Amino acid sequence: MIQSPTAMNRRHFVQLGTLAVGTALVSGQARAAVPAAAAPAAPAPVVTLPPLPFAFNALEPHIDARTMEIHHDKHHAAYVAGLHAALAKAPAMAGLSLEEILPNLPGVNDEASRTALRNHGGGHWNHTFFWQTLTPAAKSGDPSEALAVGIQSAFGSMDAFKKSFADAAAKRFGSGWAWLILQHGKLKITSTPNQDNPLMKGLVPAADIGTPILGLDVWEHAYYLLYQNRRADHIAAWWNVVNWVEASKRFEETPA
Ligand code: MN3
Repeated sequence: MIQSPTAMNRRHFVQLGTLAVGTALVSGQARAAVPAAAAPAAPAPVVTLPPLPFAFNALEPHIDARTMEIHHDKHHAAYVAGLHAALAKAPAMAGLSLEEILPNLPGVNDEASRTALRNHGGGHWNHTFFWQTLTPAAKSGDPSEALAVGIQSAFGSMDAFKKSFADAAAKRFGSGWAWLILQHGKLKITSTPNQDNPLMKGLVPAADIGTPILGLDVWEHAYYLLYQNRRADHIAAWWNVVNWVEASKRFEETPA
């Protein structure tokens, strides 16, 4: 069952726009900093579209400006609007972060509500994550030493990792995502359909559950203007704009 949200949860939901560091911020220290008695009656949380952390054209020539503009301003915005509507009909969820909601969706009894939270909550989480793990090619960088060792250990080499990841992204039938996740302390490549993601315990196979380190959107809307049907070209181009600094940070900050 989903617990009723606390005032602190509501505060963090609003402050973070649901993603960023999520539940990690609901620490004892943070609770102590704001006495519960001082919390105002919480308004309905506003789910906001986070701005892109770079200009629409910043990823060119690998991802074009028009694709980024439509992807962020139309597609991601639609997931935000859909999540807002879904939360309005699921008051027990309304104060929680997506990191709290997504692993607990099987506990949502109403099927329409569960489906809306899955599709739009997943869509909002996935795209926010995607933007944060992209960066202009000049800033792409390299995996940290720890992440490089993790990749070597799990896949044998960076080239072998890239090949396996590209295969997973290419073979995802229809729309979905390819992921590099950390699962029980080890890196693993998975993929999920639609807007599902590795946080959705009980909805996606247990083998695909873990902490996302990288994710690649392989919906056609992510690449069709520039690459048309050539998903493989989209995948190959994406490696140039991977934010390895962010991926390394997520890898190193995930508890073992
Ligand atoms: Mn997309």
